[in-house]
Amino acid sequence: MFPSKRRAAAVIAAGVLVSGLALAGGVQAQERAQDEPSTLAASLREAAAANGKFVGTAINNGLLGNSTYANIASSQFDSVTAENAMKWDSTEPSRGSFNYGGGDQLVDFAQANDQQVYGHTLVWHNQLPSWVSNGGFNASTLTSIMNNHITNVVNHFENDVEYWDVVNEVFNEDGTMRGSVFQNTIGTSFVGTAFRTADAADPDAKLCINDYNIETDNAKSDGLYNLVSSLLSQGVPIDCVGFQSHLVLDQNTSSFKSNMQRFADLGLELIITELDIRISTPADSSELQRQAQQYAGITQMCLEVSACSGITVWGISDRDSWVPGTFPGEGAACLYDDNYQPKPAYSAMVTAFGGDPGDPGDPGDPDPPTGCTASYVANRWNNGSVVELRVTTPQALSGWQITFALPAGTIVGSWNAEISQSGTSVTARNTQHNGTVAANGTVSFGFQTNSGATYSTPVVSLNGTQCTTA
Ligand code: G2I
Repeated sequence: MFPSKRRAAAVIAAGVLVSGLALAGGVQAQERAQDEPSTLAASLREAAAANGKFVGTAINNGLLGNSTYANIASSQFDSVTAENAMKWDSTEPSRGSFNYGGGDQLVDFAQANDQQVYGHTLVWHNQLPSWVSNGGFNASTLTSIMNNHITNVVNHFENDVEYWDVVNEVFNEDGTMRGSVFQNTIGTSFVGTAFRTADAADPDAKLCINDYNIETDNAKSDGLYNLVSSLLSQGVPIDCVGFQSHLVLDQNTSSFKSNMQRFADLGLELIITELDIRISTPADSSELQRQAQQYAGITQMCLEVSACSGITVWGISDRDSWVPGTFPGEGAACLYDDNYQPKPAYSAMVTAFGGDPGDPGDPGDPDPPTGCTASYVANRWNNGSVVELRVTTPQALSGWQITFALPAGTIVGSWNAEISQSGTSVTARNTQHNGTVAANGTVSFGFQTNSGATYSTPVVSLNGTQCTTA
């Protein structure tokens, strides 16, 4: 598909491998009895990879310490974009003084979880420090400032970042160039210069131009098409177009596919880079269902356009999203709700990728959970019990939360977990020393109660996912 740069080879190899599995899974799915476990991909990243596509999320570094957030980020996505940490105001807050702490943290997280890093963004009029925007530099000085920034940042992340949004949001809605300090001082040539400089710094990174409201065929996407065509004819090393896709519920995107295709026909790779679909809040269930269909439609479209290599959603949960802060009264735009529970949109996207998300809300669902196994062993006497709970996880964890019902008694002591009980619901969280668990590792903790009553083994969930009970 796009073999020239490093990521393409990896994705295609994974795609071929996993498509084979997916095909086999499809056959098995047809043959299996209704109550046999599904062999289809259960997570978003597995389902996307089975089609040779990546699925990413924007990461807010400040939330990586929240284990629920970090676990969703690692288990569901195979690509991460820094929501803010690689922007100019973070990486070069004052002239010549570079700070890569946030970006490095994200790269470490991605490498620990076998994820690609999508770099965002090198040249943008927003989150641009005022020493650049108000510096009063002439064209030649501003060009060297821009080139120095690009060279430093791209060199620092060379080998760690697969894609760069080299320039971001350079268009007005009418398709003319936005009046940024770069445009006003240097002219439109700053775009080609930025790409050439990024290419010199890392010839293997894929270099994208990224914008919003360019999803459909309109004046802005026409402006982009004309610019990109002209850059390509000048030999500018541009590899990809990022369609941000900050959409509104029920927005008409019927020309999205044909619009993508015309860019694909220029030989470019296409990425949906910042997908979210906002709703007037509070969102009702019909709106959430329509949102789910819209997420599925975008996913389906990416599957149908072979040049579309992946979809990144802009944030994990509605709670983390930029939307309510920018559009008061709107929100609910992401795949997970305020409590990090998967929304209909999540299941719709997994299903659109050919996976089987199961139904976490339905206890009678015959589909298996995503693979954790729990053993719940109780030793009881007249007026007390000691329970040992062991949960084996297929995925590495950086923090865990295990929930289950305790039908009888009050917990009077525990070990290897921070336990809280509310009626018959119990939540156990990792302590400071046992939050990190390797893939296929086991979490083990225990507690004592003041009741010796017998009850059947409860359902145990790990980070919101129901486990099978051994
Ligand atoms: O605005 C949505 C996105 C549109 N496309 C480019 C993206 O880079 C952009 O992302 C958003 C982030 O999601 C926000 O988190 O960009 C915003 C800034 O333009 C980000 O918001 C900023 C706040 O405005 C600042 O007050 C805050 O200090 O985030 C900063 C860091 O938390």
